[in-house]
Amino acid sequence: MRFLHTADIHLDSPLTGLSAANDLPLDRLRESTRQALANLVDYALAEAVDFIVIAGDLYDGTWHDFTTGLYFVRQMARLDQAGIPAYVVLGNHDAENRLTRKLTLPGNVHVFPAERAETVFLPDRSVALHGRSFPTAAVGDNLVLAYPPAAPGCFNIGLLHTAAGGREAHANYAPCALSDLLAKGYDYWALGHVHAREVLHEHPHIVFPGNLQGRHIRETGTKSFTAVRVENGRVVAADPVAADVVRWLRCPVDLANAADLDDAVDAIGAALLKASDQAEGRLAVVRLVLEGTSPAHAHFAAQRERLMAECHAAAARVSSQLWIEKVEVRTRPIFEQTATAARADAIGALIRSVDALARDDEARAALSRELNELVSRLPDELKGRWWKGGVETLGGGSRSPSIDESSLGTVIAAARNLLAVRILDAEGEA
Ligand SMILES: [Mn+2]
Repeated sequence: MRFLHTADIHLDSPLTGLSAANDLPLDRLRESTRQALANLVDYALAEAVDFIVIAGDLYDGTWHDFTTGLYFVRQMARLDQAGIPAYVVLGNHDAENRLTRKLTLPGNVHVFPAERAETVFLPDRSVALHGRSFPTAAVGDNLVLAYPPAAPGCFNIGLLHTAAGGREAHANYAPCALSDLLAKGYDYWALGHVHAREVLHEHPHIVFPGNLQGRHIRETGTKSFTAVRVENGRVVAADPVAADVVRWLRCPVDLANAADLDDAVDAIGAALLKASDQAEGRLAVVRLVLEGTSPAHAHFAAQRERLMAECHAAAARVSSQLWIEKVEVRTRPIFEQTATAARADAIGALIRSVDALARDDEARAALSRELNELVSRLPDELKGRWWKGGVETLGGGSRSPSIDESSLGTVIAAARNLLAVRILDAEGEA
């Protein structure tokens, strides 16, 4: 027996944080949740699976118009004609009270009720499916506790939209413990809500398939449904099958070795080539993150517009399927001590005064006392971290977290460099 488990399709989810000014193929992005669903149905038909389950958030919210529901009806009708049933629970995004529009569904689609958990059987009673839809978006109760007991002699599947034990970046709806799920004695828990794929347990399997199609830069990488194969009542495979048509990717570019804008453009092109490979032939939308302490940084402020256009051009050169969602410039300027100290302005004066402090024995002794007093008050755990983060990485002397004569020079230089880089960076942005 084989079935497909999906969740969080968010059909016709609107694009957020993007504008036409970004030079993005917005129509193709808007279509992507529909295409991903069509890919799942294509697979179900080609592989002649026994049924599919959808564990909540099929819709992103109530439909903008009937075309969203109509698209779903068309896809399910394709399965119906092949005799493949679909079992659905509603989640927080498509909770019963949020869906103000409705369409009559094909006969193969079973939507579990919101009032209480229900059990349905495959016609040959080899499989029992248990599920309950969300009546409202914010379900704070543990729904698992009232799920029916496992049906004897069946392969038991539980459909549930839940944050499980709580997941970062996901509202804590219908929370439950792993032990609550295991206690039901089911063979497979088809969960939804968490948009990154996660297998919580095997034998019995407890799976978040992740969403079917990434919708923005926080939903990066491969998006898939889970194809489950059961032999003799036992799960023998629960593998992700990519369904996404657009792949969202974060692409860091280390520009430490880039001397100027041309070098930076070369490095960006090389990084984008790798990103393009990760998209495996799909449309790729990339967030470029330029980073590193780089000589090129000084060139960026004056040529900001050209830099942005060069990023888009680099993408276009790599592939007609590659687009830039946004460029984050996180590079830091290189601090040239002699040149900065020689400046006639306040920045030069500041650097000179810190350097003077480093040469003043009396000031050094006072600073040493003050810093050691401060360090002695830190909890042990922070002492080590302070040393690692602030001084050791700059090649500081002893490994002791207290400050002695040999490490004081390093501390002062580290403070001066940090100060200078912050100020020079702000100057570049002005
Ligand atoms: Mn969702």
